[in-house]
Amino acid sequence: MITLITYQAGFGQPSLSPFCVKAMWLLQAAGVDWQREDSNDPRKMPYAKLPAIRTAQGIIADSHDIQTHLEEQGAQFWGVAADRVLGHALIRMAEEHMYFHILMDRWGDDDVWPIIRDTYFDAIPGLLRKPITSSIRKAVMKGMHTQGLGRFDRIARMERIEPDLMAIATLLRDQPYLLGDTINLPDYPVAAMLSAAMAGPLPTALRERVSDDPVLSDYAARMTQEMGL
Ligand SMILES: N[C@@H](CCC(=O)N[C@@H](CS)C(=O)NCC(=O)O)C(=O)O
Repeated sequence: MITLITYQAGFGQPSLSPFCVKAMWLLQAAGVDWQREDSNDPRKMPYAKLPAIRTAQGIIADSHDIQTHLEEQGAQFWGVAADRVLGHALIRMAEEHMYFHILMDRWGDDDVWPIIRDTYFDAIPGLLRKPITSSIRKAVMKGMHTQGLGRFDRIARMERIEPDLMAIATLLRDQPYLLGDTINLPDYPVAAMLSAAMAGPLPTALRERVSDDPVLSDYAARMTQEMGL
């Protein structure tokens, strides 16, 4: 039995982290026996991040390495005819660009932040929560400044994510999944990011943009339903 170490459920999602949702979907699609173990402290994990899985061989961290492990055990996340070049680019777009927009939407918005703080860090007792989490938030925002997106206001950020959303919607115009009639590897991270964008606790520009787009929101709902979580 594989144990997925994951952030807790929240905002209507099986995990507050889209990478944990992606890992859950990969486990489901692989058809392996798995269970979840919720944690809000990734510090002891190999990369100090979640998700990670505990297997008979030890801990495997990072959703990509989880994917590779499951493939080594026989899982097939790519259809025979799938365009893997396009698929790879979509995975990078979701994980290295869209994800950071979600991060900014949650951690960088002064109205959203108090809800994030009290949801993500509900295990920290009330009086300590504000001082501890404000230094965590500062570190996250410093990382976002270095990454680059933290330097843009919301309007500029929306202009930057729009082409990603248009690219996804264009691919989905005549087919239910990104690369055709069946689910392929890029569907897991892309749909997980769209679901996370729609699951923000307040109606931000990003949340409304994705939720109000029937192609994008139906696709995320289709993946969620297909995965059965
Ligand atoms: N490349 C990793 C990314 C995982 C990731 O960014 N996890 C975030 C939550 S969404 C995390 O654990 N962050 C904790 C931290 O940075 O301290 C994967 O694919 O699993």
